[in-house]
This record gives sequence, structure tokens and C-alpha cells, in this order.
Amino acid sequence: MARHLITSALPYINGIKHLGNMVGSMLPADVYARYLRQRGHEVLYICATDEHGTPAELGAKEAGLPVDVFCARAHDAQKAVYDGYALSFDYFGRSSSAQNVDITQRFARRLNENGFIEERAIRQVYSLADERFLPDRYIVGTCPHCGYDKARGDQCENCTRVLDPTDLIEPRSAISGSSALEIRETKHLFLLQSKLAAEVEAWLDANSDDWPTLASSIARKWLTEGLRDRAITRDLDWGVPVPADTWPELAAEGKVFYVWFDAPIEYIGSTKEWSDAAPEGESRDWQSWWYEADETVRYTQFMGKDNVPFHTVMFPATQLGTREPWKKVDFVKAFNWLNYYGGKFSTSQRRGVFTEAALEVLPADYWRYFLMANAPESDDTSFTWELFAAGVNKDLADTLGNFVNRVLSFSRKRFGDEVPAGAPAGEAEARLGEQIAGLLAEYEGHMETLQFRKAAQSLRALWSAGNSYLEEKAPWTQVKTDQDGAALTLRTAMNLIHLYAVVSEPFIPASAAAMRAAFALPEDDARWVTAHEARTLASVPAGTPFTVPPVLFAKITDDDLAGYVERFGGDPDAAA
Ligand code: B3M
Ligand code: ZN
Repeated sequence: MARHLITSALPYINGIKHLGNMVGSMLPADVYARYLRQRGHEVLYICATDEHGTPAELGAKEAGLPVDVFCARAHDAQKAVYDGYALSFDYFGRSSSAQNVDITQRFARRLNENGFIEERAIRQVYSLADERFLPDRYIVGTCPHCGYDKARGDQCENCTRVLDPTDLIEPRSAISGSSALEIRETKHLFLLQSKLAAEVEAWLDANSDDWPTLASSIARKWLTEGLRDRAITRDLDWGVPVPADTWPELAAEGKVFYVWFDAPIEYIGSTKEWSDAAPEGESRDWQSWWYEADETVRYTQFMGKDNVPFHTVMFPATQLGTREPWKKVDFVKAFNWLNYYGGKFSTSQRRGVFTEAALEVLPADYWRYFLMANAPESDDTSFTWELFAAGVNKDLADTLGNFVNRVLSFSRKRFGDEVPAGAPAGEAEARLGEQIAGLLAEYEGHMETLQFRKAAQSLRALWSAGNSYLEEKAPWTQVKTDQDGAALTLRTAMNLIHLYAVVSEPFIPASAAAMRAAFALPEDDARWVTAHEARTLASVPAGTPFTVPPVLFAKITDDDLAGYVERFGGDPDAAA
């Protein structure tokens, strides 16, 4: 059995995350982690808040708090939201942890020993209005490659090209908007990525064959454009300090590492946090996942497309340059953008649906299912409340929820509180079993290859198969003339419900638990369904006591829909 290491891109500490952030990183990682755990694999799902850099400093300033206090609070607040979505992290750490500081400094020392770090005096942008050096992302201007007028100094969001602030046309401060910028000289550490380019390319050649094109093409594009040496330190008060044993002068000046240098290292740091947090009697070995890990460890990363260059090129270069045996990514699952009515989600304009607000409106399972069933895998996709309502009503309320309630209530009414015995399985059940086994295999195939939209389609097909079977057998008519036949139909349908509980868990864990709890089955663990069990549909034997759970999914009414559009804004013309 493989041991699966899973990470999702670390959410920045400041600001609220919108549904696009969720569907492009944490949610799919969670669905995958849950699936693998159910199938009996050892899984370690690691995430953390990305706490360094200017965003944290500015967020704290805005909140009127010291940065460390701000980060601690914001971390807890984000963690609470992710708990609300039932994200099953094994550990949700903090990039400002002592562990990450340690490992980041160690990376820097090794890179330096191996000749991949150089101190250079550079001329940097200083904002007279803000009285500070401006880090790259706080200088905005027009992208020289694609003409996008809100490109940041570190990267153009529109064409994903990595930039230097000096590349920007008509640069200005993103903090004050002032274009009173001046160039001043200061010393920084540079990572000599150009020296590592050939190695990164060879590593990509050997490892990216089975990656989705979205990830591999962005990686290739970045390599083709040439890996430039990049400054990996900044003049900020908050961050991983440059180690004084190696760079006393820079340390004395208070330089810290660039946030994108220490953030990916926090995947390792957070794993060490997890290790260090082991309860009495449990031993956790972070190194076995990351350092000289054997080939049983398979590492999968989840992220939005803008994060791909950092994960597929820059972080591997950093790892390779240490000349230490750090585990590198095996599979990169990248996502396009989720838009809101065709336009961008925007935090500043409060446009779109944010993770916290979404949970105020409806329970997590509604969001988990809809977002994953419509995940922006091969293209950008658009969220609209109309699509959301239609998807929820049709798939969750009608196809799954209604089936569960109809079957259980009707059986209770006619046959009491236990799964009825009835006739032995016949031809219709054999056909159904074949169909279910086939769909299950399809579903598993899509999950194994991380094709979530297709997996959701197969899951939906499994739910629909139950409905077709029920329509075909019509137990409400059957019961009038053939009690045993009706009982067989209901027993089979109840077995489908139990199968749905098991296989739907990765997508809708709370509803799956409710379905599973309907049956008083002894020793009902979370394990997966075998092909044989899918074919025979007999895991829940006659005589098993059951209860009818409350309605699993409420339908979204036209009034609800109008209310959501009103509250969140749905006008497509507002997109511009
Ligand atoms: N915090 C960027 C983002 O949230 C960044 C990801 C870090 S992953 C190591 O888009
Ligand atoms: Zn651009």
C-alpha cells in the first residue's frame, strides 16, 4: 500500500477566502484524502496558513494589531471555517512556526554551502508616500507581456508570467496608489536558479508525464522562458529571519526571507509541527514522509494555476539545490479559475461568495458537492446561483435525498423498523448489481486519476441507477399484490442507500454519515465497497433495525434563489 502525502496550497493569512480558493486547493485535496483513507491507504493531509510577507503586515496594520497577534487570531478564524467545511487535515499548521523557521534557515544554509546563494546589492523601489521599500507584489502596473493593467511586481495574474517590479509599465504603489517611487540600493540574497535550471528540467522530464496538462504546460512555459536568479530576502519586520551564523550583516539589518521562499518549505514545517504535536504514546515521524522517503510515499499537490510555477519549478529547484534527499512532488493537480457570473471573484469589491458566508446560507455538503461537480478542471467555470440551485435540487434533493427518504419511510410504513426479508434476489437485482459494479469501477477510476468532475458524474449515475430501479419495480404498487417482491425491492434499495453512504463520503461526508447511521449495523466502519459487495447488494441483511433520517437536502426555492442573488449580487453586468 502506498503512503499518500497530500498538500493543498497554503491560504494567505489575511483576508477571507472565496469559493474559488476553496475549489482550487483545499476541497479537492480533502475529497482525495478521504477517498484514499476509505480505501485503506495511509494518508497524511497537510496544510497551513501562509503567514509571512506584506499581506500579513498590511492585514495587521488594518486590524490595528501586532502582526503576531493578528496572525494567531486569523489562523484560528480560518481553521474554524475549514472545520465548517469538514476539511480533514491531519495537520493545519502555521508558516510562522518555529519548525518552519528552522527548516527554512537550514535550506538557506545548504543552498549557500552548495553555491546556489549569492549576496547582491540591488536597487529597490522605495515609496516616498509610504516611507518604505515596496515588496514586489505591492507595486502594480501594466504587464509588458500581455498589457494587463493590474499586474503585480512579482507576477502577472492574467498571463501567469513571473515579473520583476522594474518590468512593469507605469508602476505605482499598491498601498497608497502613489507613483512617487524612488530607487534605493540595498543588499539581498539571491537564489541562483539559473544554475539549477537544467536539473529542474531533467527532473520535470522524468516526473511530469502523467500530470494534467494545465500543470505541466505552465511548468514548461516557465522553464522555456528561462529561470532567472531571484532575490529571496526582503526588508520587512515580519518573516523568517536570515540566519545570523551565515549572514551576520544581513541579519543585523533585519532582513527576512521572501514569503515564497519559506511558504512551500512549510509543507515540511507543518509536517514537523504535526510530528511534534503527537499525543502521548503515538509516534509520528515527519522525516519518513520528507527526508529519504522510500518509494512507497506518493506526494500529490493541489493548487490554483497561478501557484503552479512556484511548485513545479522554484520549489523543486530549492529542494534540488540543498543536495539533500527531500521528497519532491509526484503529481500536481492544478485548477483553473472559478468565476462569479463570468467575472472575477473580488475580495476588495466583495464580489462573489466567500467561504464563511456560504456556510451561513447552506450546510457544507451542498457546497462540497456542487463545487466539486463543477470544478474548473479543464477550463475556467462560472458560479451562478441559478446553476447552483438547479444542481442542488436535481442531484442532491431529487436524485439522492428523495430516494433515501422515500425508500426508508415507505418500508417503515409497510414493514416496520427493520430491513424486510422478502424474496431472494432475482433478475432485476442481478442486472442492477452489474450496473452498480460497473459504475463503481468507473467512479474509482476517476478518483484514482483525480478527475473530479467525472467522478461526480459517476457518483450521480450511481444515485440515478437506484431511482431507475425503484421506478421499474414500483414497490408502492408491488406491495398490493406481491408483499415478498416489494420487500425484496426495499431491501435492495436500502442496500443501495448504504452503498451510497460509503461511496459518497468523500464528497458529502455529513450526509454520508447520516445515511450510514440510519442502519444499526454492528461494526460499520468507513471502509470502501468491494466489487462483489456492489454486485450482490447484501451488506445490510434483513432484520437490521433502521431509522428514517431527517430530510437530507432541502430544495432551494425560487424565493431562496432570489434572496441569495439579492444578498450576494448576481448581475452578470456587474462583472466588468
Ligand atoms: N499563499 C498563494 C495563494 O494563496 C500562496 C500559496 C502558497 S503555497 C506554498 O494563492
Ligand atoms: Zn501579463
